[in-house]
Order: sequence, then C-alpha cells, then structure tokens
Amino acid sequence: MHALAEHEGASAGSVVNVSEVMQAIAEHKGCGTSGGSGKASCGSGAGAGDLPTEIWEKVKNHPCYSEEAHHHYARMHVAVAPACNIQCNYCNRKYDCANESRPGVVSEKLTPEQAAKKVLAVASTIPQMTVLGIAGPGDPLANPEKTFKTFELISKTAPDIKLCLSTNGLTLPDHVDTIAGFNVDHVTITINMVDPEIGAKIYPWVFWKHKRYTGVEAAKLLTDRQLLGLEMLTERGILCKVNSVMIPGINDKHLVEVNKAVKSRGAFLHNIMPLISAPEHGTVFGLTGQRGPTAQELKALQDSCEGEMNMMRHCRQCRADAVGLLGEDRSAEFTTDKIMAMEVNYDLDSRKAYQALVEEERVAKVAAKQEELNTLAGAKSDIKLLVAVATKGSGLINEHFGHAKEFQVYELSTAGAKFVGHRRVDLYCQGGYGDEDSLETVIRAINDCHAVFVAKIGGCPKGDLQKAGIDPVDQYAHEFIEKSAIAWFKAYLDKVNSGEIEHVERGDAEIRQGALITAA
Ligand code: CLF
Ligand code: SF4
Repeated sequence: MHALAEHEGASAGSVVNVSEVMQAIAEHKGCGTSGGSGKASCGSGAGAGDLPTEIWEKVKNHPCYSEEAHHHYARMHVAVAPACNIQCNYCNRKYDCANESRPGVVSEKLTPEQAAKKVLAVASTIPQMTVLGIAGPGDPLANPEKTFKTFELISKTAPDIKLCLSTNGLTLPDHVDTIAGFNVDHVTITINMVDPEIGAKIYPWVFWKHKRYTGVEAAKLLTDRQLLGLEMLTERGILCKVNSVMIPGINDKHLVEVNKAVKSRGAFLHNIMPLISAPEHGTVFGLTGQRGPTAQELKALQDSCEGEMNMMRHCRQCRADAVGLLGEDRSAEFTTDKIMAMEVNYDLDSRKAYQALVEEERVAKVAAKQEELNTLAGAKSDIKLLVAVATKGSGLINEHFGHAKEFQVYELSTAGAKFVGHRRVDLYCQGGYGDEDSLETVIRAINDCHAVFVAKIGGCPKGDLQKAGIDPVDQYAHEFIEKSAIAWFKAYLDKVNSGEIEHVERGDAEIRQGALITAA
C-alpha cells in the first residue's frame, strides 16, 4: 500500500471517450463546468488541523499550495501562452527548461484544443494529477484568449481538475472577473519588489496599452498593477500565492518588505525562490555574472519571513510544460505526437478511487509521524540540524542514492521534522558505475546536512559521504520520511547526550544552476 504506482489506474466507472467529449464541447453540450475535489492552492506545511476547513479543502490536493500534498499529488502545465508583456532580467524564453541548461530547446506550444486533449491524456495516465496550471512560457494574461479558452475546455471535459494560473500581474486587474468566473481559486503573482528603484534593476521594460515603459516608470507601473490585482483577487476569496526571485545585492533584503506588503493584502503563501543564472542561459543576469543565493542565504530569508506568513519551500521552478509530481518531469511521455496517437479514456470514478487510496496513505503517514513525535516528548536540546532524503514520492524513503535527481531537505529538532527545501543534483549512477565528479556535486549540494537517508547506497559513495561528514542512512529504506527522520534524530541526541559523539555545525551548500524560463 505504501508505494502507489503512478500508472496504477483503477478499473470500472464512467469511462468517457475523449473524442466524444471534445465533440460535445464543440457542440456546447459539455459535462458541466466545475465541482469535484482536488481543490488546490499555494504551498505551506500546514495540515488538516491547522487551517480553516474551507481553506484546507482548497489546498489539500494542490501540490504547490500544500507541502504535504506535494508528496502525493501531481500538477501539469500546458504551454499555451507564448507571449510576454514585460522583460525580466532572469528570463530568456529561447530556452524552455527551468531544470536543465540545454540551449536551443524550444517548448512545444499548444493550441487550447491540443492542451485540452493533453490534460485528458495525462489525467487518465496519472490519476493523482489534480491541478492544471497555465504558467507560460510567456505570461498567461498576455495571452488571455488562449488561456481562458483552455480553461473553458478543461472545465467542461475534466471537471475534477483544479485550474491554476501564474502571472506577472501587469494585466491582472483587467481579468479578475474572468478568473473568478472560471472558478480559478489559485493564482500566483510573481512580485520581486514593491520599490520601483529596485524594480528598475530587475525589469528593463514593460509593455502596457500599446506603449513601452522603461526604468523606474516601468517598475512603478508594474508594482501598482500587481498589488491592485492581488487585492482584487483576495477580496473575492481567491487564494493567492506570491512568488519572489531572490537576487542577492538587488532585492534580497527588500523581500522582507515585499513579504509584508503582500501579507497585508491577503496573500495566502509566499514562495521565495533562488535566482538561477548562468552565462550559457543568455539572460541579462547570467551574462552580467549576477549570482544566486547560497542554500543558507535562501533559508535564512525564508525563515525570517516565516513569522509573518506561510512560506513555500518546495517549489521546483517548473518549466511551462511540466508534468508529474513536483521534482519529476514526465513531459516527454506526453508530446503532441504521442497524445494524438493515444487511446485516451478519462475515467472520473477510477481517478476518485485512486485518490481515495492516496488519502489512506496520507492518513497512515501522519499517524506514524505523530507516534514517533510522541517519543521525543520531554526531550530537551537546542540542536537543530538538516538531513537530506532520497525519495520518489509518497512521503517515503524509496530512492537509491545513485538514482536521485534531487534530495529533499528536512530540519530536525525536538519540535519534529520540517520540510525546508530540496537540492537538485546530477545523477551519481551512470548506468552501472558511479561518477566521481557527480558525487562531488552531490556532496556540495547537501553539504549543510548531517545525514542522507536513502533506500540503498553502494560502498564507494558511502565512504566518501562519511569522509565529508555526512552520515549515509539506509536502515529506514521504504519507510515514511518524517517518522524515520525523527527516530534517527532521537538516536542522534542520545549519542550526543551520552558523549559518544560531538554535535558540530555543518557548512553551507550550493544551489545548482539551471535556466529559469518562466516564473510560476
Ligand atoms: Fe503550476 Fe504554479 Fe499553479 Fe503550481 S507550479 S501554476 S502554483 S500548478 Fe509550483 Fe512549479 Fe513552483 Fe510554480 S512548483 S514553479 S509554485
Ligand atoms: Fe515574462 Fe515570465 Fe519571462 Fe518574466 S519570467 S519575462 S514574466 S515569461
């Protein structure tokens, strides 16, 4: 029951043939407009008991709005919005991939009709895909016809899929009523500043009402429109997440002000992401050598804002055509050619049945964590430390060290285990042998961690990790992450208290560089 396979679809139920559905839409006699479960929103670590019921209902199945949900539920993006109406110095839309730095790769742009087909294809293959987001590759609201046509088609064909939108906010105030009309209850606005002087260093121009603005004037226009749009959405009860890119030396200190400004306007969640820039990506910041933050700098800023509001720490800075759990990319399985050739059956009942199994697993995970947490009751220690975890999802330690493309990072203390981030790495295992260069980059990526939890690990990397001061832990293979991490931490504290080991602080870690193409 632990490892629910993503392709495991249940059988039976009301199977809907995709061509019939598409035909029904064409004839305006689709299957209804909204409803179902899978309400979604931005990302926090809050659980069922921590939020008002109506908010929890909206976030519980949204992998971005709930950290806990992101272990179990997937999202997909459809790249229907190619144009943008502003320029960010960290963006180059010639590259389509936020996760890789392969120049010249172009997103497959889709028509709304192709996008609707793709959603049904993915929904029938990945039953825990609960959210459809439009996040680029340009700005969805700079392409309003395509964006809203896509929403219209999907709300009729796949009524259980939550609609999600991410925008730079420039034209947001003009579209709030339409957004509300489609029952979109999760909107992300990327807000990097509320001070136009700082904004002028991030945005060379914005294009609004047939005119190009530059400098401070452009940034002033942008921030005014972003904050107005945010207020208008929250007044209507739409959950808003604010994404901010942390750019050291430009807006890093200022983001505390941004945090206050968006909180006071009702934002639900704040996602501070690291700037990712490398010269080969061709962005202004990449070419001028603007660095991104280190892992410790990012965490310190997120921690300092956390007292103010919910912080998202599990963002993967997705590409505009991402498919799957956050942190995995299954978009290659769903290219237009493959979708057109696919026999697609969108089966609402089997999706619901599968998601019911996921919910059972979630409940078991939370219970196991609580049980282990109880064993820490009364423990007194100021020690806080980080551990890295290799996982394929479901909240389990179920990935081999050599196969991990990322590690999730948890902070352990007597308060328990808290998800605080992730580190993308190069694969160590290269088809049967270990790549020593990759191992070095893995160690640099998790250098601030005391231990790494894996399902399995070979002798060589184990030795190198130990030499670097990182404890490779494979004794909790295929068990729940938080429960295992708390058990390990308890044993660690016992060893420190008995004098068997000495607790030492770890150093900083590197955030891997890649191209940031579109901010979701
Ligand atoms: Fe997509 Fe964004 Fe909706 Fe999520 S992504 S439109 S809110 S469904 Fe999520 Fe990806 Fe981070 Fe965006 S991990 S980049 S925050
Ligand atoms: Fe436009 Fe988004 Fe790129 Fe900024 S990051 S230029 S808003 S597509």
